[in-house]
Amino acid sequence: MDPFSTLLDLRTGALDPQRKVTERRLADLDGLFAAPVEDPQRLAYRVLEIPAPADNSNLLSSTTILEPGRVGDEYLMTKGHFHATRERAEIYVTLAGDGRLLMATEDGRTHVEAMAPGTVNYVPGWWAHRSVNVGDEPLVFFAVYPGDAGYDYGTIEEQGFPSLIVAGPDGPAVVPNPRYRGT
Ligand code: M6P
Ligand code: ZN
Repeated sequence: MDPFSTLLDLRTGALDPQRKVTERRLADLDGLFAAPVEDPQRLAYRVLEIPAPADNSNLLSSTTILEPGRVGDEYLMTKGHFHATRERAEIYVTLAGDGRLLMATEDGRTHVEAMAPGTVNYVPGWWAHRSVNVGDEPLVFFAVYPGDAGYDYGTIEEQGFPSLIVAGPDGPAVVPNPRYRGT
């Protein structure tokens, strides 16, 4: 393939040219939150991708724009996934907003990192990752990952994350997930 360039707006995360766009509405996150979703058509986040061949010679990258808001006491968040090829790592660069990067291993360990403009988060292989918008503005971050990382959403859909990030009296709080079904 030939080299190419994309313009990334460092404030909004917009890509020019914009190629593949995935929209997730609350209806697509059904069952993720403990509380019922009242507005299923509401936009939760958009993923703008820079396509490349999905093999281990290439890198995929994307902007995620995650809206602010809550369902019950849980903040809007991404579905979250393990990589189908478990050992594949990922880098997040936050451009805007206030977030938390919630990570978990399959044996139930949790790790949380802050996301703020300029933060570079390193997600090692074997760690599932979900971003959570704890602020009042869109959380915007750019991610880079190996082309053959792949997505395993099923494990998280079945087991959930061991921990949740909820709105507490003193702001965002990490609490055990009572619905966690992992080991
Ligand atoms: C980041 C990357 C993408 C991912 C997106 C949304 O941009 O990790 O690969 O698709 O976040 O997360 P999810 O796929 O879990 O909904
Ligand atoms: Zn990933």
